[in-house]
Amino acid sequence: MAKDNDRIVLPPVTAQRTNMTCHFCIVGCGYHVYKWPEGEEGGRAPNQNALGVDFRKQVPPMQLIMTPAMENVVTYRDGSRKTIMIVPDKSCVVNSGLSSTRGGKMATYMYAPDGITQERLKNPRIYVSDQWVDTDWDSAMALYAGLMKKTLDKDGPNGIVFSAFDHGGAGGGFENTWGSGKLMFTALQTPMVRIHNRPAYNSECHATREMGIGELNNSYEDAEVADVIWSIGANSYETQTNYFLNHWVPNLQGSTTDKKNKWFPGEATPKTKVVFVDPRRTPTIAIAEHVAGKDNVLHLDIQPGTDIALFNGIFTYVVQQGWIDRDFIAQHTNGFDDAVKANNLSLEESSRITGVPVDKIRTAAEWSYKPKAPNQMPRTMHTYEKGIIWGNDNYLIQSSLVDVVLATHNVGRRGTGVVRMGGHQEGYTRPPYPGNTKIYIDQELINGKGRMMTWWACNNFQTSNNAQGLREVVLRRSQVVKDAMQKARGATTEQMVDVIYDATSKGGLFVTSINIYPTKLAEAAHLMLPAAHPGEMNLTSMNGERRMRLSERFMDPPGTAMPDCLIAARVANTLRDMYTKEGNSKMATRFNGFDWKTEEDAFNDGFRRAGQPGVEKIDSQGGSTGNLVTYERLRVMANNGVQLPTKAWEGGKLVGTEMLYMDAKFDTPDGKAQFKPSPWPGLPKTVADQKAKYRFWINNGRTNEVWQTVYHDQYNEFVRAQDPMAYIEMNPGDAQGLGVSPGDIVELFNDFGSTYAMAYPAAEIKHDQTFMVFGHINGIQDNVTTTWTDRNVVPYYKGTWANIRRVGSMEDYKRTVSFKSRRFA
Ligand SMILES: Nc1nc2c(c(=O)[nH]1)N[C@H]1C(S)=C(S)[C@@H](COP(=O)(O)OP(=O)(O)OC[C@H]3O[C@@H](n4cnc5c(=O)[nH]c(N)nc54)[C@H](O)[C@@H]3O)O[C@H]1N2
Ligand SMILES: Nc1nc2c(c(=O)[nH]1)N[C@H]1C(S)=C(S)[C@@H](COP(=O)(O)OP(=O)(O)OC[C@H]3O[C@@H](n4cnc5c(=O)[nH]c(N)nc54)[C@H](O)[C@@H]3O)O[C@H]1N2
Ligand code: SF4
Ligand SMILES: [Mo]
Repeated sequence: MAKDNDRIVLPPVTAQRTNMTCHFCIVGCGYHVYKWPEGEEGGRAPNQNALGVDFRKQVPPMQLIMTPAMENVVTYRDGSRKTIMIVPDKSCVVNSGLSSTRGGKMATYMYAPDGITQERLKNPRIYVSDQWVDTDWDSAMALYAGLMKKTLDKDGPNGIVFSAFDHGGAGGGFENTWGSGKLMFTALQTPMVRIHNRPAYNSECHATREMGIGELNNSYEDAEVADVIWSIGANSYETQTNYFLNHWVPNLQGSTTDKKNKWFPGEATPKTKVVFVDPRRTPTIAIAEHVAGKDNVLHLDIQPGTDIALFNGIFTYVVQQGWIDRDFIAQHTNGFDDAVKANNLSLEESSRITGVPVDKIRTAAEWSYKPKAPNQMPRTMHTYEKGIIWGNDNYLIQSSLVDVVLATHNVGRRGTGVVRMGGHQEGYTRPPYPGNTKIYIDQELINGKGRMMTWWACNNFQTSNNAQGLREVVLRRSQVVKDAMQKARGATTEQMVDVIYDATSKGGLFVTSINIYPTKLAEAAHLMLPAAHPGEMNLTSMNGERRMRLSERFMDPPGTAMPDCLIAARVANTLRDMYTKEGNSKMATRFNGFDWKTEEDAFNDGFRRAGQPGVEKIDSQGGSTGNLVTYERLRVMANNGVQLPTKAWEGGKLVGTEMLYMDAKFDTPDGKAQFKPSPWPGLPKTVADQKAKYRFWINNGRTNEVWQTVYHDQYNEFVRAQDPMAYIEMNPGDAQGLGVSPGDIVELFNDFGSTYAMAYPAAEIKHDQTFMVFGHINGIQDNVTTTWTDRNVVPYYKGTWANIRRVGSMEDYKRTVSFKSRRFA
């Protein structure tokens, strides 16, 4: 048994304590890890346990959060066993001691040979003779790097294709984005790379960056002092939980007024308001109404994909009203007049397109932009996430939103900001991408391009748009290689490389997955390489307010698993040795610079040099002063870390930056922010065609207790009992009309594919709309998303239509799943 499940063993005073940033979502809550030899136990008196808490009497509510899921027993490589406890850190300003249903399970998700994580990959695995066999790193590298070398030598790097993480947290971090990036971009020099969550090597925020505004430009504290908060296409209670609970809720409750008076003396402090833009009534909206009072919450429940028309209507209206900052516009921006012309839309037109009554739109504008007192513009913070990033269409929505923000000067002032809420933590540092950011990699694979494909810390079989179409082709191409490998009996590794290469000339594709679990990719893979995740390695990331921390290693990875950056180094070093042996020093040189013993070496080579010319930052604002940051200094800064960019190391502390653009100098060549025309385009044809043919809008996204593709959660009975399959929220009347009751299995189908889901009728879901959990291994929502992308190859995951039919009933699911309202109705 991993551990006794209903009892918590207290850490003895001798327990070792280290820092850990939760490696799941963007918020990056601070935690402490305690570890001590199995069998030992602290006492209940405060001087008898490492927490220093008196457990002899009832601990006051919220003094500390501690559950059985926060404890585990792990085994070290030397065979010793230790009990670990991972509990939220009260002194961390991000979460102030709060955990969430995801982060609270971190201890459970640490490797234990007899625990939930027992399926972890422990050694490289290769698919030979129609079976998976474990192998050692030397053999795995001889094959993997051998095939890379053959491809490079015969036809250059274009045959070597990757889909790779670009984020922080688990399966990311500055160490690993650098290691993988250096391998892909300066060593292999392949342009055939996409990012884990979109089918090209592009940005989630082209427009706002071109307008001169990086997407993480304020602090979580700004949400505490804003007069009005906009939440656009985000469901933050479920997806950025402790940012919402620890920084929005206090403001919505009115308990930050003192702080506002201190920060902005002499300013009016009206009751804080919040505006949601989401076609769906989310659990976050329900909670916001509860804490702020219904009168202070507006829900602009637009027709799917009509955000641009909403913001253009608001933009036109505030310009007409004069609720804009003319001095700021004149001195610090370009292109205002053109935007006024291009985005011109009356409130009536805006209302007709979005389906939101004129009054509601006008009220939202009044709350947010009408001076709160003479010459006092409200401090309005605009936040957004996947509802518009994966919306219709990414580029134009961000343009229309940031136009409103610029006209009303809601950036670079405390209590404002136009920011992503975020997904994973950030952790981007890579050499420049050597290709064209518009290569649609999935389509390249579908069209037969590429000889070898590596999915690196991602799983596009469950997460790409048009996932079924992608899987169909990859599985077929993978089989061509499998067939050839099976016939090569007795082949040496060198001979096997030739066999595989030949098969890839006949339509085959050699597939590798670098992961911590087998995942659904195992169905297509020929090789799996085992990675280590946070806790098993030192790892740095920054959160949604650019707060960088070091998560310290406290245990060994399973088997011979390694940090991703060291896997990259191993591949590079193998190639260097192969070229050196052959006397090809020119090629060997390309693979130099990977002599890293530890992840810290990769960090020093990457992040610390990130300000050097030629090192570009695509998805972070890592800043030009990375060299000030060391592991040692980050250890000193503990769970509060430092907000990038770092300005100085002073008095034994790193000094960071709370808010960007306070000086109104933006990231454009002339320092002026750029307005962008963004006329309402309607729905893209591919999507409109599905809408015309099929009845239901298949909205999709996340649910509180599930993390991403359920890669850990699928093994956890606690989550599996509630989410054995992707559920689909449906309007109860619609469900009844189809003869569907809660827990029934339904099929969704359209021109792009079909998938299955568990029906979850919910009164808040509108007629002919639905909401399906994305990414689940059991019921892949992306089978029915379209191939459409915007001009920068950013997909519209949230926009697809399908028909639904009842398939049958799962008594098993009905026994364990609760179909209660998720909106606390
Ligand atoms: N329909 C629809 N599709 C979407 C979205 C949507 O909203 N709707 N959202 C998109 C977004 S925002 C995202 S982020 C993507 C998510 O898409 P993916 O990134 O493909 O999904 P994850 O489950 O996060 O994949 C992480 C993988 O890495 C593995 N892993 C975890 N830790 C480590 C590690 O330390 N090292 C290595 N090597 N592997 C590790 C896990 O087992 C898992 O298989 O989906 C996108 N797709
Ligand atoms: N519990 C949990 N939390 C997570 C994750 C997780 O897997 N589980 N994943 C993390 C990651 S990687 C990411 S990227 C974030 C995503 O965080 P969010 O963006 O908050 O989450 P989503 O559920 O993808 O989508 C948000 C909302 O977009 C709305 N939406 C759909 N279409 C439209 C539209 O046309 N316009 C507008 N305005 N809204 C629309 C949906 O109704 C949904 O409520 O979550 C992070 N946090
Ligand atoms: S809110 Fe995000 S970072 Fe914080 S504990 Fe939950 S999953 Fe982890
Ligand atoms: Mo994401």
